[in-house]
Amino acid sequence: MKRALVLALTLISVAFLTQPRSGSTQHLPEESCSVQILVPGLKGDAGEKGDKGAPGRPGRVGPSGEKGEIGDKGPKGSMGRHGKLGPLGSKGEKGAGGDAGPPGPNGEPGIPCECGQIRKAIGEMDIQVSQLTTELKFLKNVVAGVRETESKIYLLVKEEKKYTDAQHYCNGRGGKLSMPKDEATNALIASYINQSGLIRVFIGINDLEKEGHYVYSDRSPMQTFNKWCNGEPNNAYDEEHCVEMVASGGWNDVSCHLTMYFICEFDKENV
Ligand SMILES: [Ca+2]
Ligand SMILES: [Ca+2]
Repeated sequence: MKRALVLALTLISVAFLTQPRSGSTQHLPEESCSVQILVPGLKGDAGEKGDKGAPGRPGRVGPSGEKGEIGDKGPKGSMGRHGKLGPLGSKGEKGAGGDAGPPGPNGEPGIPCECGQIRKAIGEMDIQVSQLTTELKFLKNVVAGVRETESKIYLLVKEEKKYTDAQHYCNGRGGKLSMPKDEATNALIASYINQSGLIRVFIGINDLEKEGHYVYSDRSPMQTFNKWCNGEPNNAYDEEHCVEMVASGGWNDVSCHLTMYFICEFDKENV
C-alpha cells in the first residue's frame, strides 16, 4: 500500500511539471495528463565493423591421447654410486704353511746362575738317596728272613763291614751287634750262620778298651758263659780285639779291621 501511494504521488508530480507555461508557442494536446504508450521505430542500417575483441578464456583440458611407439634405446648413462655393504662371507679354509723365515738375531746374555743353593740341595739329595739305598738293603735282609726268641729278633746282615762299622749299623737301627749270653742264643746264631751257608760273622764281643777284658757291645762284661774255640782268644800279633763266631758256634778273637757279614739283635719291646 505504501509503495502504491508513493507511485501515485510521483505520477501526479510529473503531470504538473510537464504542464505548458503561459507564453509558450508549442502546441500540446489538451489532455496532457493522459499516459501515452511508446512504440519501437524501424530497424536502422548496419553499423561499421567493430574492433577485434580481447582473446577469450582457455578452453577445457582435452582427453589423453593414445600411447605412442617405444623410442630408440638412449646412450649408456654414467656409473652410479657404490651400493650398501653386503653381509660377511663364511670363513675360508686354512692355507698351507709358509716357508721358514730367516734366523733371528742373537739374544742378550743370560743372568749368571745362582747355583750355590742348587748344588747344595743336590748334594743333600744325594745323601738322602744313599741313606734310602741302605735302608732298602736292610729291609731286603729283613724280608730274606730273621731269627727270633721270646724277647729278641736276630738279623743276619749280608754286607761286609769292619767291626765298628757293623756295630754302628746295628745301633743306627735301634739294635746291637749280637750278644750270645747263653747256650740257647749261641746255638740259634750258629744255626743261622750254617743255614745261610756262611763260615763266620762278627758278633758283639771285644776287648778294645782293655786287653783280655772282654765286654759285650752293650758294654756289659762277659759273664761265665763263653764259647771260645780251642786256643782262643790268642790275641794274635797283639791286634785281635774283636770276636767272630764260626759255623760250629765257637768264638775266635780276630782283627777288628777285617770285613765280614754280621748279625744284629733287636729287643722285641723296641721293635
Ligand atoms: Ca785282644
Ligand atoms: Ca785269635
